[in-house]
Amino acid sequence: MKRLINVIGSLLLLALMLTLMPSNTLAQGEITCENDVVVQADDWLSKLADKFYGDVFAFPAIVEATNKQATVDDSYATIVYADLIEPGWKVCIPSAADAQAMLSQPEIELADELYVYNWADYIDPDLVTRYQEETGVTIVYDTFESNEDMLAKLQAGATGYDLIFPSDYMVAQMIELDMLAELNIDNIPNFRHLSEFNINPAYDPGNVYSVPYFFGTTGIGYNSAIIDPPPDSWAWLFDPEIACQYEGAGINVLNDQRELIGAALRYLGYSINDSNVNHLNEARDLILAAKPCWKTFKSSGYIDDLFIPGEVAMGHAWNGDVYVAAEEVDTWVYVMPKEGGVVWQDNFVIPKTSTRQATAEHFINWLLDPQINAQNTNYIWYSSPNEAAKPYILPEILEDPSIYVDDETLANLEWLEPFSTEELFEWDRVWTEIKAQ
Ligand code: SPD
Repeated sequence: MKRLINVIGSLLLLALMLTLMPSNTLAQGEITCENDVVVQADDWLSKLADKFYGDVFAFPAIVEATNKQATVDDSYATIVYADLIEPGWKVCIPSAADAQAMLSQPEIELADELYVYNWADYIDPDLVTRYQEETGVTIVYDTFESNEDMLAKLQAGATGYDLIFPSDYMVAQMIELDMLAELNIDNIPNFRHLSEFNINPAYDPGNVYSVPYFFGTTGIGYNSAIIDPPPDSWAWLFDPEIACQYEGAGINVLNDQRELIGAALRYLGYSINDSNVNHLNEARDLILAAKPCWKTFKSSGYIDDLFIPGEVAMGHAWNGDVYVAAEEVDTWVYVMPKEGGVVWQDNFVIPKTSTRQATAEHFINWLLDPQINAQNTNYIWYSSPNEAAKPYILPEILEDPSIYVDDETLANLEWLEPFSTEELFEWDRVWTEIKAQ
């Protein structure tokens, strides 16, 4: 039923766009149509494939309705709505020269190496290998456990990184600290594939310093073969009466202060961003009471080290990671507690200290290619902000409301906000007290 409503919604939206679109508007300058093809049958896409110079999805097309109200797509939007195009419509294939001009990659002299600093388990390793083989650039890869650990390492003098993947609020903090380079968006033409929902975020208006990578949520992962009844509340982690029942089976919590204290605040009925000292102390006491029931604090490598081998049966977790574990042990399930949790977006940024900015931008652009981006999505199971990648993303990812969250779930989630120096001080104090005991 929901799918039907979505399809009807898309049809209405398309009809509205066609009505409002001025006739024969060109999105990117003049385009010469080399072939005009009137769509004869539902399988028009496959019939046109040979006219697209090889890769059917790699070139722009103009789709014109027979009523002469035309819409122009600079490439992939056409494909996203391909199933809405009906027999009788005309598709214009631009000349090879125009297509190439529109989609050509900027010429960039690439560096020999690129130093990347990312979250663990957050890229298909085959893509790293492939980029190295295609370009000759050696990627030196390093991972971090939390935004705070990453920032602390940079502030301690790690100036060698060229590309980093901080979350939303941390981008704002790094901008404030004057740590980020302004991006040369001309080097990232695939930025155009990103959804309106994800670009121009409050933490970096205009995407001056950051480009969205993936977005997701934080909830609870559990092995349904062991944890019964299924968790529906943060109480499964924070109420010792419940959590300690699973002490033997094992519980992991994220080693991430914003996530763990935030979840405790939310369970107590406060905002995930609350910095009231009394509320923070209450969250600390809640965590300290539950801590003896937990086996591990780990936010890096927990899929392979804890979830898959069965070292733990439940964990505070980022959604995609639980789905990756479920590919190996299919009883792992992700759930968002009824009290709500965190929605987040991770980003590409380039630190000011990088000496290989253009190469970093080239790698960002390469990862935003629709098919490459989809391969990455199908490996890490997070929500991609790349609209043009959707035709290549596994339907079980696209259609899962715990990955591409619906509006009802979203309404119960919060984005982590950046803090003032005073607020940071209080959060650090509470985190130190939690880790010390
Ligand atoms: N396994 C990698 C998961 C990356 C998760 N993003 C972190 C968001 C922190 N708020």
